[in-house]
Amino acid sequence: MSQKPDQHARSRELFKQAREKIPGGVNSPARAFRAVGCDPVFIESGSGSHLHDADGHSYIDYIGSWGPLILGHGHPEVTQALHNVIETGTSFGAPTEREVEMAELICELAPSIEMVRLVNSGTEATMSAIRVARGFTGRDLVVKFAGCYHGHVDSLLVKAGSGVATLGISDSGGVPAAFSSTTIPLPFNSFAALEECFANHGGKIACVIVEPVVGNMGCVPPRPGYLEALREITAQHGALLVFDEVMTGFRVSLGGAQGLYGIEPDLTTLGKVIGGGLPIGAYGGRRDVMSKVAPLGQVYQAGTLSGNPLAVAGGLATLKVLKKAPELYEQMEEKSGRLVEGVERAAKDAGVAMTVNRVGSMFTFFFNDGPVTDWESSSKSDTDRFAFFFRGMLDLGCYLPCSQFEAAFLSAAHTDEDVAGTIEAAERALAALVSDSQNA
Ligand code: KE4
Repeated sequence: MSQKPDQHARSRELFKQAREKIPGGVNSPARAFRAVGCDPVFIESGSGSHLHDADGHSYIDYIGSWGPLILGHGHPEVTQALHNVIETGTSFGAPTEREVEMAELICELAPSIEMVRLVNSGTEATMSAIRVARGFTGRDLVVKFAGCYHGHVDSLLVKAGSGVATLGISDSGGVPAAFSSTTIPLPFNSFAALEECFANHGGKIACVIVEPVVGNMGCVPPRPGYLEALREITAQHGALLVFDEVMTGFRVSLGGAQGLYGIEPDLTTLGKVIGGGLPIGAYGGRRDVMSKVAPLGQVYQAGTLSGNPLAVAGGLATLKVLKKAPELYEQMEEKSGRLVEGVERAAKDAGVAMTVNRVGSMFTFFFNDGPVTDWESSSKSDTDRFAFFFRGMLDLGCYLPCSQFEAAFLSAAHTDEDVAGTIEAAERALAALVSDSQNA
């Protein structure tokens, strides 16, 4: 009998080549598809809400480059802004007016930020923020939460989420015990654990760093009052509160999670959306804290390409579109709500245990009886069922995050047809999952 043609022949060929010269064939582990039982598809282009792969398949895109592409692929104002910069040069290693405009816009949209420094990734932003917190307080200990991921900062790769959780690596190799010993991992959303930690270590804690809406154990919102408790207990003990808004910044609202929940952190880290798809990060906050940063103060941080003209132009264009059209958030809220309700209903009708967490246009379909409120509950999800569902959805033209422990994102470019098509695909993928389970 003739073999079915390989629908992903070109991607498979590229993946084989890639694995020869790139660890795991990918430049970031989160893309490796290791937890979903198939090879990654290689993407050739993006347009609006869609990705197009090397074998000519198109997908409704629910990762948006893991968050940056809130406007979808190829937004005309972002593309035009990049073209304009290309004509004038790509990097100068000197201050530019555009960086001043970006700093002023970030401070306008995130009122807790009085001063901000641009860097080149979210990892650099969080690494720098905890260094500034230590420099400002003179203390060493940092509190983080199991299942939260703040980039691959040595001391924060402790019970981390995202690719670390996906690959089941409890803590990364290559990190000296001396580094991770300065990190206290707590369960997210636990008031008791927080109070006990500060009762025991309060005077030595430089900061608490938190994803105010967690994306990296899958989407997990804060319990009512939890962010307020973080704000109060850190202030009480002279520790700084760092909101890692690399994912939530300008995503869950124009003011990020701090705007949505009305909490003022001492420092905020940003990335993703503020680059519009180009490499960028930022950290900022209280003027007295940021005044510790060199060349003003003694906390050193630097970057050859920090404030890069292309990245800043892409980010500025993105933020300006969001600022002049705040109704985009209401539209993304409505479409995301309709999408998750449709998929939840499909799971219920199919008799499949599913818990969906959503904040704005970031959400996760947990194969889990629920509720999912922390790493302990999230980690109990049925990752085999998630993998089966992921593969089914991919075959049906929907590109979900390739891990149960990631957030999915809907963009301003997603249409009603995308939503309806995704729900229909979910109904079919869930039916196949049930049938597979019955035949197992
Ligand atoms: P980057 O260094 O990858 O730009 O940002 C690190 C980071 C920091 N903080 C939060 C809350 C983040 O979500 C991230 C990075 N997010 C992952 C996806 N969950 C990026 C994808 C990847 O690692 O390839």
